Parts: sequence; structure tokens; C-alpha cells
Amino acid sequence: MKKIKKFTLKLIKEKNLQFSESFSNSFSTMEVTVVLLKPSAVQRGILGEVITRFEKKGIQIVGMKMLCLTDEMVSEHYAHLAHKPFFGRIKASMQASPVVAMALKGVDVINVVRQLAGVTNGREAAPGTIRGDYSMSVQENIVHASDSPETAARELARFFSESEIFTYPHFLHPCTYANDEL
Ligand code: IDP
Ligand code: MG
Repeated sequence: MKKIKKFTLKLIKEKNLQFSESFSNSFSTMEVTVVLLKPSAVQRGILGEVITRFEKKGIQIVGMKMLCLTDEMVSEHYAHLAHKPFFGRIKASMQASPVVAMALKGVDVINVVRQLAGVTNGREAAPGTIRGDYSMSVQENIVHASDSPETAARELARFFSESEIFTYPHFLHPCTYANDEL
């Protein structure tokens, strides 16, 4: 935990990433969140369509890579489900192929991306959301998205090294946000 905090603070300083804990008094906060495009997205050949949704929304991609999740990564990532009878199935499903990990940056992006993803069960997720449009399953639900600033910081450290997170001008910013939203 200490290591994660140190890594996060270093990223905030060096990469100009800002997490909401640092700006709890402002109305809007520039944040970074983590999305995993699960094997269900990789194997169904819809990576491009899902990535396009984030881009079209005005969210900046600051990290992206393909990787195979290790046993340790999945166990840490889904530790809150370790006691469930279906945990073995989830684990196998997350390791069925490589995943694509993305670091996404934007104002209030953690909540925005959770809304774009939709609720866990694809059959109940609202049309227009990623899960609502592409999934018929609770388990095979296309994307993972961080659910809080603390989780986002932990997941960023879990899936990315410092050199894999980028800072670059987002030329669409003037069309994406008003000055007082940044
Ligand atoms: P979330 O992905 O919407 O945050 P969580 O409850 O954190 O939902 O569960 C993590 C993942 O575990 C889900 O996205 C889904 O793939 C899987 N999962 C959750 N609940 C079930 C279940 O009841 N059966 C099968 N898989 C599940
Ligand atoms: Mg979750």
C-alpha cells in the first residue's frame, strides 16, 4: 500500500496527473482511470469499437497496452470476489486471452467511464452503454473500469509502469471543456 501511494504521488508530480483526493474541494477534478478490455472484447473483435467510444467522448488515452494477466494480478484485482463460488471461472475468463489495459484521463473520468461501461450484468445494462450494447452476460461483460480514486491509483500501479503513462497535449481540450472546468 505504501509503495502504491509513493508511486501514485510520483506520477501525480512527474506526469501532472491529478487524483481527486488531491483536489477534494474543487467541483470537478482531472483524474486518471483504468479500463481493461477483457478477453470477451479481444476475442469478439470489438476492441476498436470500444476504444472509439472513449475517444469520441473526449477522454484522453494516456496509456495503452496488451498483456496477459498473471494469477497474481487477477487474484489482487478481483480480491473482493475471491470467496465467491464462481471465482475460478472469472479467473479463467480473464486469462482466456490477452487483455488490453488503458489509462484514461479526463475531468471526473472515473465516474464518467463507469457510466459509459454500464452496470455489471450486460443483460441489465442500459442500451447506449458498452455493456448494454455489447454484452449478454454478467461475467463476459467486455470491460473493467476502476470504481473509485483509490482503486484507480492501485490499478494504475498494478498494470502500468511509470514509463508507460504519457503526458502530451490534448488538442481537443478547448472543444471538450470550458476553461472553468479544467
Ligand atoms: P464490476 O466489474 O461492474 O465492477 P464487480 O462486482 O466488481 O463488477 O465484479 C467484477 C467482475 O466479476 C464483473 O465485471 C464480472 O465479470 C464478474 N462477476 C461479478 N459478479 C459475477 C457473478 O455473479 N457471476 C459471474 N461473474 C461475475
Ligand atoms: Mg468492480
